Amino acid sequence: MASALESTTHSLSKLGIDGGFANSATNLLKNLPLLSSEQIELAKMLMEMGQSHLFEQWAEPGVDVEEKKAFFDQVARLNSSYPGGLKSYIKTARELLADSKNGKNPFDGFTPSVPTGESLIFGDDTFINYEQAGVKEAKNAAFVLVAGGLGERLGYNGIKLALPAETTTGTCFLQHYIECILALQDASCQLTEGECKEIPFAIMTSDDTHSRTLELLESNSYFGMKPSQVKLLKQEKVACLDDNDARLALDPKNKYRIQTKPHGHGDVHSLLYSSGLLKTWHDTGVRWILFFQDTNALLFKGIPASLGVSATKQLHVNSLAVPRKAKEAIGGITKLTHADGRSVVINVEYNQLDPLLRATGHPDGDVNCETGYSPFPGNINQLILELGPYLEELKKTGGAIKEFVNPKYKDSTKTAFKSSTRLECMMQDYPKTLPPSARVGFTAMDTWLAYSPVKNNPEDAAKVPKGNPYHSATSGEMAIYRANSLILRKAGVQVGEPVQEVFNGQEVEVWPRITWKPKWGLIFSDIKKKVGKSCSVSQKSTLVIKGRKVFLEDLHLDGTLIVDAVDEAEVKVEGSVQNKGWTIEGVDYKDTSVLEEIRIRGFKIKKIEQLEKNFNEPGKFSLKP
Ligand code: UGB
Repeated sequence: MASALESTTHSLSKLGIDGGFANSATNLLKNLPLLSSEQIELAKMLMEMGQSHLFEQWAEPGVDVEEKKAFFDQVARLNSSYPGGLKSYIKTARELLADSKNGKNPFDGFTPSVPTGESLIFGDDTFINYEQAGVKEAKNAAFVLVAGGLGERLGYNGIKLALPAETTTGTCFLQHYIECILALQDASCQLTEGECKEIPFAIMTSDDTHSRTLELLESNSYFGMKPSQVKLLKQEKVACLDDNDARLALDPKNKYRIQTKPHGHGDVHSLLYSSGLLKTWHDTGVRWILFFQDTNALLFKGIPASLGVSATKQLHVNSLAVPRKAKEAIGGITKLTHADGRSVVINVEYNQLDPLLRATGHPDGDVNCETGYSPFPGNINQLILELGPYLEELKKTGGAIKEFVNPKYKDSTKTAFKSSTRLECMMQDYPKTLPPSARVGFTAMDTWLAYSPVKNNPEDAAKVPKGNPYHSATSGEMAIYRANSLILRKAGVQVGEPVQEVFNGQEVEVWPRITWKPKWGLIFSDIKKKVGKSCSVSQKSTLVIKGRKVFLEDLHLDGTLIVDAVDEAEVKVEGSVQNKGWTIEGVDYKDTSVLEEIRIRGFKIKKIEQLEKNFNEPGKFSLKP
């Protein structure tokens, strides 16, 4: 042991002094006896990788002992959570920072064009067939929710998964997602005559969201899902970088800590792989992995059909897409063809699409075409991957995703940064490493059906160019009512015309507040079976359906109606329901006397009068007011 320490001391001191870092090397050397052999190896690696500045301010031996140990604990974590370790992180960072300094275009040699994919029209025969195929296949699916982001753009103090998706029922995003997955699980089981399987559900969290996500699940009995069905995978942050040599940044508040920042949603691939979850799922017959984001309540309306497309076309990668407005903050799905003949269908992120187009003969960049939309379908970051080929690919890459770096330089010499930067990666960049033989496609559908994220705070949302979506809590909630109203209309219900209103400076359409539990209406053919031809719902109405077997026969609603029934109760709703109902009142987002989750949407629901019926026993019932 003594001789090992001597030789390490020798090699460290050589590294330090040869590198011209006498002070920091001496500091480290003096503290060596404090370190375990693993920690000494890490110290050696840091010195070899030009990181001796990390020890420059270290105190004399015997001082700050616990902090020094904690420093190496952190280094060990940063080292083990990154594929290839810190050495590889620093090496990649140097390459990417050099490319960035030299202004290298990441798409050099590639020409963008509009790809072809499956475009679906809600409610037509093709859509209905794909939905059926998707539900059948769902028993072989697993869901992965990326929820490690703090939502800085939204500025909400809680975790986004705990936010109500809509305030008529107050159902939060996580509850809604779990209920959708459970409804899909039941429907798949019924359609495949008892071949029932639990659909696994993994959630990627981060230090910013982990404990609050767990707490949300535990305090709500996992919203009806078995706790064993849910797996939480925590992503680690990555080290920040201070300069073009990829010198790791120290935390400004603690000289014994490296500053860290999120690495991006791309971490999900390496975590799924390294945790062994993918292999477990593969061994239990899972075939499809569906990835999704934290605040898109409409998403599951598009999932059955898209899964049907994946299964029918045997796609290795299928991205869900919606029409995209030019400059909208969603990536564009693009076919990139290289001068050497290679081509790939991939998301080009919203900040890269415009420069790429300008550099390849489109002087106007990211603009709308004659349809009023960008010709490139908008990526909503819902990916469906076929597990077999995915696992094979990850065996080669370990789940490492092509990274990028986005330093904000102090000036045009590009030698210093305004603040520390870090490497980032995105989950939709997974296809970048796939061979040309991989079947990569997309499924496009209407925005009103499948996409209404909650990402922007009220102030920023109000500044969104006219005609572009707000992506705020206001628009996210109103989009749910619009989608449900349009679906019922398509099923034959007369639904009142929306009115225009302004909340938090955003002009939105206010449709009747119609909500239902996913088990009531998961796919269109089910909804059609539950809705008679002569129903009507006026604009001022609120309709909440919580039972599985609730049938609207001849309902004329002008007010608020809530029907809650256990699964074994079959309820026919008919006749005319008229009451003062629930109204919507504006609130200002600056009014701190109002709860944050309410004021960020700019309105609250005032419950004046309603008809509420509960059916707690099995049997056949009729609700005739
Ligand atoms: N997320 C993590 O889990 N970990 C992280 O480190 C970071 C995020 P944002 P973004 O559909 O609207 C994406 O910040 O990245 C989770 C696509 O890149 O909401 O700006 C986070 O919790 C873009 O192409 O979005 O943009 C959240 O659930 C477009 O599709 C998710 O990752 C856009 O989303 C997304 O994070 C969109």
